[in-house]
Amino acid sequence: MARGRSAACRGRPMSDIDFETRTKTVPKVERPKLHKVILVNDDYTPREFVTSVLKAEFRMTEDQAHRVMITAHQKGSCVVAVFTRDVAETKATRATDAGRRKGYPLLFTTEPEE
Ligand code: TYC
Repeated sequence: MARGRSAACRGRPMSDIDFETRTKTVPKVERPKLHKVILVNDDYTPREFVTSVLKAEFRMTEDQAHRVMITAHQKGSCVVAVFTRDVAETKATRATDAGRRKGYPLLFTTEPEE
């Protein structure tokens, strides 16, 4: 659209006119902070069960799930994946509940990424 002088200004001498101030608004769209889902080792949950939960809840292949499980087993914990906070918390809860239903102390936690 043409950006000439406004109706209020047309026909008036320049000396009478307040120049319009155009304020450019810069939209502030923040990227949602991502949260890690962390698998915590324990001494009781069978390895195969941990692997099956990782495959079911985090859509991992057998190989990916096995590597994550072994890393948690050897190091104490392992980052499984990162999601927005809601998704991370839902998945961690569902995966932890899957272990609880079988009587295992399997634990998935979440924490915000730096
Ligand atoms: N440490 C378990 C065992 O030896 C297996 C296991 C691995 C459990 C990873 C939890 O997050 C875990 N049976």
